[in-house]
Amino acid sequence: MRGLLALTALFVAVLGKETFEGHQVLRIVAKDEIQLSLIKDLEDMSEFELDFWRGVTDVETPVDIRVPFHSLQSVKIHLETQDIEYSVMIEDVQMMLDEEQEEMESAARVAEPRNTDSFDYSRYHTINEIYSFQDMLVAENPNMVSKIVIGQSYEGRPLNVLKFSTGGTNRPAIWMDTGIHSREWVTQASGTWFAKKIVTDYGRDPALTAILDNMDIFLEIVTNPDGFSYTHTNNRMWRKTRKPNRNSNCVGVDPNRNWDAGFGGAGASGNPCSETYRGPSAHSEPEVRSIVDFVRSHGNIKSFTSIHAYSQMLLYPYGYTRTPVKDQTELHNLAKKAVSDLSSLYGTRYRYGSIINTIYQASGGTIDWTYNQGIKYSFTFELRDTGRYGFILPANQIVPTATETWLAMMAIMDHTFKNPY
Ligand code: 0X9
Ligand code: ZN
Repeated sequence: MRGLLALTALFVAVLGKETFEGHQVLRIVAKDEIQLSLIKDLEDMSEFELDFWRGVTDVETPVDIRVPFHSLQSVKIHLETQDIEYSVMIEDVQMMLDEEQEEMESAARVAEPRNTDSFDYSRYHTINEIYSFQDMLVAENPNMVSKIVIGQSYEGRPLNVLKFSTGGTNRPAIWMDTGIHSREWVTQASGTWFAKKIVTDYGRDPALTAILDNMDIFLEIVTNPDGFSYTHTNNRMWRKTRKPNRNSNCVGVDPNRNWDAGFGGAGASGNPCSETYRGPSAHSEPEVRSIVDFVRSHGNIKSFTSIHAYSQMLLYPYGYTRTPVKDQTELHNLAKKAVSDLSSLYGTRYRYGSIINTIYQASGGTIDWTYNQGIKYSFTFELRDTGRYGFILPANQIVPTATETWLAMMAIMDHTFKNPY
């Protein structure tokens, strides 16, 4: 680990951070099915080195693509010759990243927080800051919070899970994870806020108190630590894990295509260079395998929510097949209630439905696996925004995002508590 850190530091010193100068995020809207499939074809044009921030859904839904400077002209001409309309969502990705970095650094200049009350929830934090936040929270709440290490990442980082429990043995449990895609920074930041919210509300909010008097909550904030660390040190846009791939120079697996649910099917890639590379086999990634082992050995998890960004959606299974889940009606109604509670705060609008009907086909996804394991209340969020800032959501939206999302989480947890199975 030491050696690896030193090597990484050396790499950054020599090669510097990946820059996104002149990169733009284009928003593309298809007029019809023909255009939609032409846009889909862009996914395979590797020479453009496109990064799909928001993939192809349907004719009404925009597609957001980060286009490197070197291919901007060609991509724009390519679109114009096919009469496909686009607009520029982000003029210069690096300019937005510079602002984000400046804000982070100005926050880091003030003294390190000594406790979780003085922790700045309205800023983005490094992995070490989040790790020490977790330790402070445990130290401050020894009767309620403990830290479980469910495994190690490929690069040897601990996979920490916070356990919130008021007693009992192996109580029915609620799982939440954030940051499985490392660049979705608002999710790890929201996870941190959720952790503080739970200890603050216990004994004050009757609904949460009732839940925690009967159930345990597990929260994994930094679910892809190697990727997250890499977003800070080398490449802010890193999504996948950091395990090298056999016979390829491309690194990493999409941890949301690596689960044993329709693994290898449509809506994932077999190409190690793809952002949706499924990996060599199901559960090949230690970050995924550790959750699989934990869920299996716990055996009493009743609700599982995996939190992503962006595009403002609350989704339930399946992503790999069009066959509806047997609990479709109940999950749909619960999603509707959760989304309406979320909106009640600031009017943020969410879409909801099954993954495959609402966003796109994705195989090997987290919650398809958890649902098939018998965890009925399996959900996944795509948090703010709808693309104005995308993955580079300004830090002043962290607390509002977390606060509104918590209302939806409470709806899910409350329903789970009141509907034992
Ligand atoms: O492609 C994905 O993995 C998800 N979108 S993201 O931009 N966060 O990468 C969508 C797939 C299914 N949805 C979730 N599991 N959230
Ligand atoms: Zn994601």
